[in-house]
Amino acid sequence: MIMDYFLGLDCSTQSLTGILIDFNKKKSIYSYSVNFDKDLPQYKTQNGVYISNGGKVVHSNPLMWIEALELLFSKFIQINLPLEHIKAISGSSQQHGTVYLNSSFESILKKLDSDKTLASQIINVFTRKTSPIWMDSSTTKECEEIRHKLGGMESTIKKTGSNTFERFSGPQIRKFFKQNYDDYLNTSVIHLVSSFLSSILLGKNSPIDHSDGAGMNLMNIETKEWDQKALDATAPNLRLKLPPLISSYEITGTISPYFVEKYKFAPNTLLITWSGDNPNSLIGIGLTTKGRAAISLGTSDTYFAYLKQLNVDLSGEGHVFGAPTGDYMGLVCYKNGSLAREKIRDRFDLTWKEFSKILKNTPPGNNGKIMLPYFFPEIVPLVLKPYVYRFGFDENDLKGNVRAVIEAQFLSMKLHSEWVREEPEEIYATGGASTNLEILQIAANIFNTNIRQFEVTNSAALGAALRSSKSYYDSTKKIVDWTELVSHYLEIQKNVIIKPNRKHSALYNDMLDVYKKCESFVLKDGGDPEQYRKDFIKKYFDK
Ligand code: XUL
Repeated sequence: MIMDYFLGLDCSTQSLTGILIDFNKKKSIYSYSVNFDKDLPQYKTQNGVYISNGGKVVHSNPLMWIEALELLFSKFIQINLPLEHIKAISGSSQQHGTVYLNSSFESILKKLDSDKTLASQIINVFTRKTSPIWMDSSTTKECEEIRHKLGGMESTIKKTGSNTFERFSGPQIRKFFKQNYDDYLNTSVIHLVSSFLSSILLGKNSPIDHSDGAGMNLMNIETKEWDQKALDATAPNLRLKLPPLISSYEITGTISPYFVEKYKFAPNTLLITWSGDNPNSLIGIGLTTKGRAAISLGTSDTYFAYLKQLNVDLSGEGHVFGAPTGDYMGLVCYKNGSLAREKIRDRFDLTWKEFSKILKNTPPGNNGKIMLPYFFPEIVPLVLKPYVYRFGFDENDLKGNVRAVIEAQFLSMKLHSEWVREEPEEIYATGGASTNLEILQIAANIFNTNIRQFEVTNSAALGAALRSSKSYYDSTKKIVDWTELVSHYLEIQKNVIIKPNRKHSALYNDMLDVYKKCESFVLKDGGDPEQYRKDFIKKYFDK
């Protein structure tokens, strides 16, 4: 029997997941997640991160990711997964986070001893002990400085695909250079989370792929090369500290002997460049043609769509990243995703089942109660000081809060994704909260579009596994088409379609206007929205 297995890994904010797929049977045969807080309590993270400075500084621990990788592989061995039949591996990781390493990093990787743990051998290679990640919002000053040096917002967007954003790698690097100059000088390589973990498996420095590289404010979005002007605007001699850029489908080499000796991978297991979690999800959820968009409801909520053509958001809220197919993807990212939903659930001591029941039994439009849910600093719209604004209710209103947080999340998503001009014919839902049908029904009504739900919520790890199979077969000259490849896995996931209720969609269309007025009142000194909210209540609720 031919066994062609492929492994996809995903290092997200809160966990590290592995999915093994059997290419011939066209299905995923095993998946397992290591939870950082629970399985590695010695790192003392909360939801996978360390938060300080009033929520502005958010870091994680690169050594913890490495230990998680070994825990995951030990689990594979424990249940006798046939790791020797894995043909290729690729990975996914939270985007934007940066890892800072000294000159011994590569030489240590080249002579790892399989009798010792990875963590014990690389503990001294970090010039910055913890890594700033995508939740960090402490670089406003650096964003302004870089944007200014690049000639303002519009030219920054046209050059790098995005305005400067607090969580992007370039501003993170600039802050380090300014605040820890000596440590910056001692840094010989700066990796993204994706290229760092890719390097560990490879046993030498790995390149950064075009998809994840686009989230740095350092890569030219058209040429897909490091942009010298952006590098100069960020930190001195940065070019020398960054690995090269390559396409997301390129083979970077074979697995390091450390993993062959310790976990019995085949020595010729191919490694495919790692990428960001959103680009991987694009594949894992089957967005390989026009007219498809997705919502990913995880620690961050994201809305993203496949773009055949480069189309940037000149309003400065959205991003264009590379897509692993070699095309582009548009993305809008929210920090107040699952953690905001959990804040309300925990405040009222609810189970998710009770939470859903409330959604089911409360009216669309929430009797005009509107929330701006900035429990944490928000990315879109930019909110640096967290505060939860409530219009027409207060924090003790159980039902009002439950419905308000969900309606707010999707109203905001609809409002701020309008720049992705290609109207989706259907939206695919992934991520932990996508298992909740009540939540998806609200999304369907607000977007006035069918929402397709998947059983598999680990679309980023699945995407990485699928990418590795595509690159492997490309190298053997077997023709595998992207859309055909992903279609097999989508069928297997027995997806459910949630249809919008047209009556409720009309209500949400009106509510969107009121939501927009509330947002502009609070964030842009716009006019008082109260009269508009009252008119909305009169139209839909004063019967
Ligand atoms: C995307 C973003 C988040 C992280 C979460 O730009 O910042 O979605 O990738 O892991």
